[in-house]
Amino acid sequence: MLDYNVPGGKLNRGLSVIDSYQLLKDGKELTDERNFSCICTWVLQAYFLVLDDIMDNSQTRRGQPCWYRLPKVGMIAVNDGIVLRNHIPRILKKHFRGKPCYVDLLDLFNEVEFQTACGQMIDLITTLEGEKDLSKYSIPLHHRIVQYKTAYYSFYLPGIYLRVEINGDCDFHVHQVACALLMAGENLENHIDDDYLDCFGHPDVIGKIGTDIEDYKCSWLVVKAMELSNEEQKKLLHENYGKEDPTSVAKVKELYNTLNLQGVFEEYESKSYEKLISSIEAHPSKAVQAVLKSFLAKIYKRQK
Ligand code: GPP
Ligand code: MG
Ligand code: MG
Ligand code: MG
Repeated sequence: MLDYNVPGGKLNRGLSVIDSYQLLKDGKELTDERNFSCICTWVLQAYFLVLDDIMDNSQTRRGQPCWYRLPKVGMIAVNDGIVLRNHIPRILKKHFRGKPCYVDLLDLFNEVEFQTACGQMIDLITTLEGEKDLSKYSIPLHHRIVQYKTAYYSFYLPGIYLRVEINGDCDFHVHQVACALLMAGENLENHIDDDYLDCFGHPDVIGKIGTDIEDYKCSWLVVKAMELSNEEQKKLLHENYGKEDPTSVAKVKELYNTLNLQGVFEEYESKSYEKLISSIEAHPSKAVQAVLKSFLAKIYKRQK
C-alpha cells in the first residue's frame, strides 16, 4: 500500500523542504534525519490523494489506477488513508522525540491537515446535488477553495517546517522566510494550473484523467468561462456542466476552446509570473529570493 501510494509523484513538496534548506544553509549538513522528516510531507500528500480520489470518483493517479479502483482494495482504501495519516506522528516520534522542535512539528502537521480538510469540505459542498448553481462560482470562492485545499500543505507547510527545522541554530531571519513562503503560497495559486491541466493536460503526461467537469467543480476554467460567455453560451454551460456523459463533457470543452481559455490562461500565467518575480526581487534577503525562485521554477509552465 505504501509502495503504491507514496512514491511516484513529483515529490515537489518534500523536495522543496530539502532544496530550501540547502539553499539557506549553503548546502551543509543535511542529515538523514532531515531527509526522513521530509517523508512526512510525501505521506501527507499520499493520504490526501487516496481519499480525494474516492471523493472525486477519479480513475487514475500518477499514471496508474487510483488505489481504491483496484478490485482487491475498494473501500478498504478509506482505512488505508487513515493508516497513511497515522504514519506522520509515528515518523515524527521516531526521529524527533526529545528534540525541541518535536511539539511544533506535530502541531504544524495537525494544523495544516485541518486547513486542508476545510478546503476539501468547501470544494465538496459547492458541488452538492440540488444546490448546483454556476452563478455562485466566482474568483473569490475559487480562491478560498484552493487556498485551503492546496496552498497550506503545498507552500505553507514546507515553509514553516523549514522554520522549525533550522530554529535551533538559525543565523538569519527564519520567520521572514516562513512569511515569504506563505505569501508565495497564497499568490502562486498553484491550483489554477491544476484546474487547467485537469481539462487540457494530457492524461499520459499528468498521470490522471480529469474529472472537474463531470464533478461540477468550482474550477478556474468554469469561473472564467462564465465571465466570458454570452447568454447562449451560459445556457450551454448550465445544461452540460456537471454531467457524466461524454457528449456533455465534450460540449463544455468545445466552449472552453471557443472562448480561447487556453490563451486566457497562458496570459494570466505569464502576468502572474512577472508579478511574482518582481515581488520576490523586492525581498531583502538573497537567500530567501533563491528559495522562492526555486519554488516558482517548479510550477511555472508545468506540464504535470
Ligand atoms: C486535491 O484537489 C485536494 C487535496 C489533495 C486535499 C484532500 C484533503 C483531504 C482531507 C482528503 P484536487 O481534487 O483538485 O486534486 P487532483 O486534481 O489532483 O485530484
Ligand atoms: Mg481530485
Ligand atoms: Mg478533489
Ligand atoms: Mg484538480
